[in-house]
Amino acid sequence: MIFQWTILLLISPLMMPAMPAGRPPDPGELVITEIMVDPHATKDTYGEYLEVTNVSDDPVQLLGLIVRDHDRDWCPVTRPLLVPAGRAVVFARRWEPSANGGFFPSYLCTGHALHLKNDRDSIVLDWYGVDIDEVTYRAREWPLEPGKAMELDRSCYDSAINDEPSAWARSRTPMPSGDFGTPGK
Ligand SMILES: [Ca+2]
Ligand SMILES: [Ca+2]
Repeated sequence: MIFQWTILLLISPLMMPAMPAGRPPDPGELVITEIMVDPHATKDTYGEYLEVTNVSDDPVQLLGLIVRDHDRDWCPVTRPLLVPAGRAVVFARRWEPSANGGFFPSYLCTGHALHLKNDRDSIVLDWYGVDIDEVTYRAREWPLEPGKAMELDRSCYDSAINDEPSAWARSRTPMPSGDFGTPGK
């Protein structure tokens, strides 16, 4: 009996699922830094994407995060997704660069989970009910244009400052599809 318990104690740590690396995000540590609201070269259901940057000094684990709006669009992160300090991840609607405009996403939001309305919408990074970052864009004030992603100015990588339309500009960097954006860069 003692022998059996000894064996069990020795192998049990090997059977436990490993905790994913990185710590949870605190408010303001993830910043929405680029949004493709209205792709022109692809359908919206293929080419919309959202870039999120970790502005903290630590690797952050996004398993458990929900990317949502204030309506019915919900994209929960259901597998480990580590973002190193200073790096970005891209949430997209299609994996294949040939379909999404020409980039490699970090995480896929299928179906209606990530649907960015062209005239106005909100994007919330929700950590178990806590807002890590939120952006609400509207057609008149924000630099929305078909085929051009909105990029947050590098000096404005801040979860409060990115609420301001003046912190954003239309991308001028061509993608393989012919649209403009720098997802993940
Ligand atoms: Ca759209
Ligand atoms: Ca914000």
